[in-house]
Amino acid sequence: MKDVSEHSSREKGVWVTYGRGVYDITHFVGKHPGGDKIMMAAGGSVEPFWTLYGVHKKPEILAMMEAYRIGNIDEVEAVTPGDLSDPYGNEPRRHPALRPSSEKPYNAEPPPELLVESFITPQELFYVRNHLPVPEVDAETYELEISGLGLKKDLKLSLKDLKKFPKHTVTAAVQCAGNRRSEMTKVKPVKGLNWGHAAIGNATWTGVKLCDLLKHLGLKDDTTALHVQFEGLDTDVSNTPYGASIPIEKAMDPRGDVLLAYEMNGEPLSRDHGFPVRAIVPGVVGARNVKWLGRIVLSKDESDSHWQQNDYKGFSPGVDWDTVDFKTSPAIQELPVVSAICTPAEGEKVKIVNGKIDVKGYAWSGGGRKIIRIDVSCDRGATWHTAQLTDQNSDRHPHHWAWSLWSAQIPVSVKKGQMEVWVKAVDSSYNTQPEDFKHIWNLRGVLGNAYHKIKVSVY
Ligand code: MTE
Ligand code: MO
Repeated sequence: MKDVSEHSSREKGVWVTYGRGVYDITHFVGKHPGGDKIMMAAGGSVEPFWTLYGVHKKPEILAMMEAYRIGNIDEVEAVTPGDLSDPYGNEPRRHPALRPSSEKPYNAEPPPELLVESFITPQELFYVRNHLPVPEVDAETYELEISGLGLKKDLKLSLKDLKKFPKHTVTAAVQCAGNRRSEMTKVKPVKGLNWGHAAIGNATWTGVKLCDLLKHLGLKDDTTALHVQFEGLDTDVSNTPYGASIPIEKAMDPRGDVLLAYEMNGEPLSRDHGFPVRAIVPGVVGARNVKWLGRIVLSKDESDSHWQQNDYKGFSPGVDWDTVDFKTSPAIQELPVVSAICTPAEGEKVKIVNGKIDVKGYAWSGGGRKIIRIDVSCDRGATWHTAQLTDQNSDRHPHHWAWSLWSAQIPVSVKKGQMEVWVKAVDSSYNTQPEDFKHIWNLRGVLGNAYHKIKVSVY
């Protein structure tokens, strides 16, 4: 795989993998009917792209591929331990199409144009947000500890034990609080990873409903517990784990769909996304969807972790690092309504067809609020056009945990030149997005949901 990853350009040669097969497609890339997009798989697996672009999954294509096969991935390599002196010496391999904003810890997002190719984001192309090294967890010896207020006794459950509970699947988007931070930073610098607008993805998650488990363990609706705390198996140098909590109401709501998930898109969770078990808290900020779940504690208080107490909170644009008091703001839970344009990209040259241009993107709101409308403007808000909602999921009526994809053909009055494309979404509470980042700027660069505005040139 190291050899493969070194072959990711036309100069050095283009290698890709499919299953265990390694293919040198340097001479094929120029002939690829789908054009340059194939270069996104260079140095890695073509499989997530074949999931996005279903036309590939045909015997003829596999047969044609065989002509380019130069070898196979070494089976031994998968089990070779990494450099143990480096806390980040045992990280999983990542798809080269992901764009890292930090390597250690690993944080990366896919190219935004891929998000609108499919309602379900393939696991390998789903953004990754890690605060610490990825723990190596053995599914055979894995144990989840559960304790706290209202439970008859403390308990440890294996993965097998968890799988005995009824299996539940939900489609839900997960978004980082810092998604779109790079736009907010343009107003004034903020502290945080410089995310574009692809720190969000949409997947199907399968596992045990937390409320089923807690009820089975004897928790009553009138419990005095107010919060459910989650702890990860990833720890910092002082052995402190990643942690977060959610309100008991969300955890106990049978229609809240909080999961202890062991599958993503029908496959076991990958290491980056929390193998073997993570919390999925639909409609709630990514930070509470704790990966590599090691412990659950029912309590009167919120998690005392750094990430619950002194991070992931919103503040006024007037508050800076000298004046901030983290105790004065609540921890972010449900996220506000957001939307973004995925194609065209900022700065792209866009062809006018029949007097119109094509625009595509995603929209989502926290708390299960459905996206009811998308407005797009090509003249800085003088006129607005309603986009079509092309993909929407309502399998958990009335909650819409999943994102919505949309597309619009917008009439343009000019023949060529620069213009701006703006988008805003409206959710089922008729909440909409603020017009400008300057009014929602905050020192951590979270909750960035202003209109998405891009400049393109049309011809
Ligand atoms: N859980 C653990 N244990 N450690 C982490 O660093 N990051 C959180 C959350 N759960 C994190 C975690 C944050 S901030 C986000 S946005 C999501 O995981 C990202 O999930 P993903 O990497 O599967 O996209
Ligand atoms: Mo996040």
